[in-house]
Amino acid sequence: MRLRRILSTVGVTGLTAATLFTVGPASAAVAGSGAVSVPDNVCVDQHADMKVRPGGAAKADPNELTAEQAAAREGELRQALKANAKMGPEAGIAAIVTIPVVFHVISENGTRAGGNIPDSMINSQMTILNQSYAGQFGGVDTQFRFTLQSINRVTNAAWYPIPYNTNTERQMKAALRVGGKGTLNIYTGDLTNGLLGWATFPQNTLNTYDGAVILAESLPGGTASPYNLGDTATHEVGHWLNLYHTFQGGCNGNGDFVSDTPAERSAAFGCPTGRDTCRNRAGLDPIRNFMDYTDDACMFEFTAGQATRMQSAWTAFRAG
Ligand SMILES: [Ca+2]
Ligand SMILES: [Ca+2]
Ligand SMILES: [Zn+2]
Repeated sequence: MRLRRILSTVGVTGLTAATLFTVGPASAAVAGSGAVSVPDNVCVDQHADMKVRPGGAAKADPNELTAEQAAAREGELRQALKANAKMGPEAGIAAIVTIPVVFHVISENGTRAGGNIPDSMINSQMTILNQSYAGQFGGVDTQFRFTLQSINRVTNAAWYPIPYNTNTERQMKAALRVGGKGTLNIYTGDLTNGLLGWATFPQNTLNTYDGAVILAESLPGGTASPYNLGDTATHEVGHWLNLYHTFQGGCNGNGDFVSDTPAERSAAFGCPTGRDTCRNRAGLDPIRNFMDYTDDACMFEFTAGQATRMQSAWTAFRAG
């Protein structure tokens, strides 16, 4: 999952004034009590307290795991690797893996403003995905590549915006999802809860919920600045390939289960300099990593450890 730093009025309805942190002039501060309506220029400073989330999203965020959930998933990964005869010594992949991608473009009414983004934005997104996973902006070549299989344009006002973690979302995916475990289904549209996107982790049994949901305007050329260079898709596909956030688990224990990403207490936003939220752990926070929450212009790399983790998960869960 990825959250916007600046949230829309809809996204923060229901938060109390005490949970809001504002930036800029004092006049932007929220007054009153009870349910508040927050103007668009108010920033909810989520890295002050990651428990502060709009719309209850944190309660059921599929990409935010408890320590127990993460441990269970690690056990599942080990079991699957053990059971998979194709597993190499490093559980990695020997060659480039090219993943077919299906874009489901959800639109309210068929217009550009209503979510019907042009082919050019989708093609640019494919280019960004390939460049990012090849390490062309920094970091390593993960060995993953992506090829556009098809664009499926859907006009359905009931799926616009795509309502996060609802029966409607499940029904939409059940109706639209195509392909096997190794086919990446991306759903674009407007999203509820102020979200930029969310994705499913790989698992033993494929179900129709599998895939990534991406804010259409986060694609390259979209309007969701500073999140409109295409890195939301890169981030969500990282989850789809089994990566956790760099701040998973905070400063303790295994964190994100990747040894070469320094531990991080909480999500970073913007593009902070010298951030070091785990002073007792080596390294500055990995704010340049695609699996943090920083601005698109700030994030540009995967590490070797993340590449190995994705390759292991591919072998265990998604390889045909
Ligand atoms: Ca780590
Ligand atoms: Ca540190
Ligand atoms: Zn995420």
